[in-house]
Amino acid sequence: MAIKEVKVPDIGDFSEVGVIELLVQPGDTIKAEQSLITVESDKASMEIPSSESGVVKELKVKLGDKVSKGAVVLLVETQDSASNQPAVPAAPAQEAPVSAAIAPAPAAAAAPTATGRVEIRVPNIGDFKDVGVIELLVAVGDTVKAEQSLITVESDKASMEIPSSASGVVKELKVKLGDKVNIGDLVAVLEGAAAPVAPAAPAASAPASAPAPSPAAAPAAKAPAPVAAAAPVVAPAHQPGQPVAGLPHASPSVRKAARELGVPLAEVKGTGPKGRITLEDVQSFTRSVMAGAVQTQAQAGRGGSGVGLDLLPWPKVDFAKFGAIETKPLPRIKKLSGANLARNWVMIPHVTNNDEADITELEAFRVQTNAENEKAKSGIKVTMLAFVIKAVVAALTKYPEFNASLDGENLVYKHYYHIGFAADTPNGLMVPVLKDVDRKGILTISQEMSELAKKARDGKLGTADMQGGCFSISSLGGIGGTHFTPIINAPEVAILGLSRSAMKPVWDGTQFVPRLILPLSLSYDHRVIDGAAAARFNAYLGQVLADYRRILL
Ligand code: CAO
Repeated sequence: MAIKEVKVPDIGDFSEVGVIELLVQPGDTIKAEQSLITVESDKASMEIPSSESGVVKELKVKLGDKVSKGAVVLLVETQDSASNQPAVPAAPAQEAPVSAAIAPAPAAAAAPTATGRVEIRVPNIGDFKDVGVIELLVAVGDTVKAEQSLITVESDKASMEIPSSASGVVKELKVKLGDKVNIGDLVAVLEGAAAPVAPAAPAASAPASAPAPSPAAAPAAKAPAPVAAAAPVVAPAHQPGQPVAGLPHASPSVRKAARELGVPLAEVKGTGPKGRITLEDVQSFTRSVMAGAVQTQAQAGRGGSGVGLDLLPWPKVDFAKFGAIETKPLPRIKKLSGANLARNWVMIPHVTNNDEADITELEAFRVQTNAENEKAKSGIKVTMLAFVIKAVVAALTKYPEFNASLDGENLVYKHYYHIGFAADTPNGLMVPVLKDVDRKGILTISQEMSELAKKARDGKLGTADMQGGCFSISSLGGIGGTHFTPIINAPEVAILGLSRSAMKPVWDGTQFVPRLILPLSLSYDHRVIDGAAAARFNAYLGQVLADYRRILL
């Protein structure tokens, strides 16, 4: 174990950039290259990566602090006992193009032609390669001033605006949204252009006139016609921390999350400092859209694809025109669970595997157990659900991907077994969670289940009673039905639906015999679980319920 300092790496001669987001906190386990904080200048924002893996002991910066190269971001406890020396800051590598992103890189090179046309090119942006154009900040016909931002480019760790090195009228835009650009690529052609910001100089002398090129800067010869280099990107009209002319203001990771969720950032209201859009803003916008409380412009029919694939607005009907009506507010629990159900249904590719379990012997055992309990006046009534909960844990142990959750591109496997069960309450559906089912017997499970179900019906469930679930069961067996499609309770990856058991004729090889059959409906997240795995899980569950001794194997 060693305590190491993680410092702000080389960010060129940029200094005093503001800390706008803390992405980790003490106690977090971090990996090398993981983003720790987001810093921002007036033209670029970027995430500062860690040079170490370990556990965060202390944060040395807070929101609003100004940091420069070498500032200690945090202390991390590493496994490495070799050294107590401060860690070498992460190099501004391609994943973390520190100096490229935030250094006052030489601005767009301008190549004036004899006709007064000036070509604006992507300046030296160090190690940045194939960065995506995410915003066009000007259009053909616009009059732009020198150093005005023309486009925004973004990598996974940083975003920056590419400024113009001259003033004039935009004649041609040479890039479009989604294009990948590199140093020297033509961005726009201006006409009637005023002299470029820095006096034109022969290519060979360009590096000398470029203000503090980053160590990663490519030689001037690599950039086509880099005859001029603009001054550091400082737009007089653009105050640090303020959005540029309607540009949604958000850090690279928030933009990335928005892109992955398909959230139109321009429609999200930022609640962060100076209107900044935070990750919570993006998540809450998604929740509101899923709940139908908010419509995106595309949903509202503006800017749709025109091929009928966009969601239509919710139908507005004057029901009173057709008969007597009564309007009541949706109960709070239904509002909350509705938003979750809608998100889960839309975002998770559900498939349901239907199977059956022969529970004839198990039901006889259950009836016998209840008779004994009654005699002993234990007050515990065992239902089939308790046996199913315990059998599910056996199946989760055998097929661990069912006890996992998606976390970005990772799958988190849980080594604990907390099972949620849907409870029907006067206010709507609630899902209390039975903890550590693997360590409990059927009687304890039955007792805790009936206590939790009562708490749910009385509206007394606490948040802790509903957290930490690994897998859920929705039993409609006491009510009816044959099979149904339960909706997965994200971030879980599967849910089991139980319908009403019934006596059925089953062929035993020589004759039909009456057997008690319990329908099992297993919905699974097809991104995580293959159909074959789901069929195996459900079949194994059926085998355990048919012969409970298998749980001991
Ligand atoms: N087949 C036949 N009978 C069944 C059965 C099944 N699969 N499961 C339960 N039963 C019987 C029980 O044995 C009990 O019978 P008796 O009254 O004769 O003893 C009766 O149905 C009622 O059982 P229960 O509901 O009290 O107990 P449970 O453990 O089965 O379920 C709970 C508890 C809380 C899950 C349940 O009461 C409940 O709320 N279910 C609804 C869940 C729900 O709404 N799911 C839908 C979610 S998606 O919208």
